[in-house]
Amino acid sequence: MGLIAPFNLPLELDALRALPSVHRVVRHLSDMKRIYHDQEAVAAILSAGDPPIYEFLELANPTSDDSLSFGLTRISPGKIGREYHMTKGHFHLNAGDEIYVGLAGRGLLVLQSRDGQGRELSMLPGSLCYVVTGWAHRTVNVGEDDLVFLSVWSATVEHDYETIDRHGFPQLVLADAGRVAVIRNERFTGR
Ligand code: S6P
Ligand code: ZN
Repeated sequence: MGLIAPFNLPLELDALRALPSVHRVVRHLSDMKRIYHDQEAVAAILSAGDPPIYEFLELANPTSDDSLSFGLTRISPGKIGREYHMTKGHFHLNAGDEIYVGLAGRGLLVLQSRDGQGRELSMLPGSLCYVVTGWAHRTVNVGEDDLVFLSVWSATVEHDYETIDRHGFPQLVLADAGRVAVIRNERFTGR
């Protein structure tokens, strides 16, 4: 459903949750269990329950090809084994850059080019990350609190999760002796 009049709203999770046109998705560990590195840790956690890892609230707005969609994402703090909570991540199939703006918490935006190069950008409250078309993006909560950010993208973008499901990302973000470490993912099969 398209939005036909100008509007404004507070950049707050509760404000978006209250809008009838918002699409809310909560991803639990069971929805993304294969993407975490430590499968023993995944199995141990799932044997005791199925924790929510993140939610996103999306206002998709395909009024026309010129429209923008936007959403708020909240990733809870925590780790699966040593790996920090993160989003599934995706490529944009068609042309479409994206802007991320950090609102709360401490994150890393993990990027992957079509030819398998990795890059990481810090996400802090008030900071902006610009994602160029062709780079897959995943967000990792490396802090002690919720990571909350705004994302804005072209409404015509189609999301490709399958490539990530199949090949993963070239890097892992882990806790290492109390610090955040980015290491090579030996199981990455893209290029
Ligand atoms: C959409 C944008 C974000 C993510 C959201 C959840 O293009 O990148 O709104 O959809 O952060 O991540 P994911 O990987 O599950 O879509
Ligand atoms: Zn995206």
